[in-house]
This record gives sequence, structure tokens and C-alpha cells, in this order.
Amino acid sequence: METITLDVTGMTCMGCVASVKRVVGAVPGVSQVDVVLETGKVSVAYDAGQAQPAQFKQAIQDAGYQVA
Ligand SMILES: [Cu+2]
Repeated sequence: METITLDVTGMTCMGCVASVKRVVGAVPGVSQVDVVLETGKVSVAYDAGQAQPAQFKQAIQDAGYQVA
């Protein structure tokens, strides 16, 4: 299991947090998503054999947020 932390901007409320958790959590191979609204830190635990960080970034961008 790998873990990556992404810097996400554009999240303003717990609804945004829930959206990011949902879209990243929907990527196959992702087992855990933790979001800290105040810092914009999104930590993703995933199986590197199934998922790639580029997929998380794409999912977050598709949901309307920016990934540093
Ligand atoms: Cu929001």
C-alpha cells in the first residue's frame, strides 16, 4: 500500500471535502482518502498495482478543484 499527499486548492466547505473524498475514493485500488479542509491536504492510500496518482489528480480536477 502506497500513500501520497496532494495539495488541493478550491475546497471551501465540508461539501467540497465530501466531493473530493467521493471522487478519489471511486478510483479502483484506493483504500483510504483523508482530507484536511484548512490545509488543502488530501492523503490517499492506494494499491500501486491498481491506481496511479495521475488518476487522483484527474478525478479532483474533473470535480472542479485544482491540484498543485
Ligand atoms: Cu464546498
